[in-house]
Amino acid sequence: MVGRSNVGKSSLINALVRARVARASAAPGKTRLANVYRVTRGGSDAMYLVDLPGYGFAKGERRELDEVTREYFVRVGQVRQVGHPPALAALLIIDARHPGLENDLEAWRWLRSTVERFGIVATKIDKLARGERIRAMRELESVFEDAVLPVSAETGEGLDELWKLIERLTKSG
Ligand SMILES: Nc1nc2c(ncn2[C@@H]2O[C@H](COP(=O)(O)OP(=O)(O)OP(=O)(O)O)[C@@H](O)[C@H]2O)c(=O)[nH]1
Ligand SMILES: [Mg+2]
Repeated sequence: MVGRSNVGKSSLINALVRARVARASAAPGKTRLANVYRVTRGGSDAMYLVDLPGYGFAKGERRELDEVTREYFVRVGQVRQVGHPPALAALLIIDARHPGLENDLEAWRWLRSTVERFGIVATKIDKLARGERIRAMRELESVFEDAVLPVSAETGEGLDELWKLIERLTKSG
């Protein structure tokens, strides 16, 4: 899970596993390290959901992704080249209310050039009224040139689809 500070990455992990495992907070900059959660669902193989620190919070911060996040994808990518690696995928989490922010676009460019598999998720969709929502989704899909999945950690909307997306992204082969 990659995204701006306070976008709702930790909340989304909690909503996905239906438990309060990841610490969420109204104050941005809560998650400072990579927190790894091992998840098993039904008969499928175990997977790891990784909650990464957000970007765009520290004042004067220039880089779109913090060092922990960059190192995570670069190093895990290197380790994966040895042996029989599980799939590595990134989910870029965007605030549905703010399509096309420059730091999100930079994060997207970096991920696209670094991680083989990634998906884009628009969260806090519950905060948008119908008309705003249609407009925001249209704008997001045009900015990111890809399908964007609307979800809410608050109402649970889109979580089944998000699990399907995660399963698709992490399928071996
Ligand atoms: N309405 C609504 N609020 C949400 C949703 N997801 C998260 N929030 C709220 O947004 C705030 C930030 O959530 P976090 O999950 O801590 O955000 P984060 O991306 O992990 O933040 P950092 O760890 O600082 O990078 C909290 O107050 C959450 O309750 C959502 O889908 N809908
Ligand atoms: Mg967090």
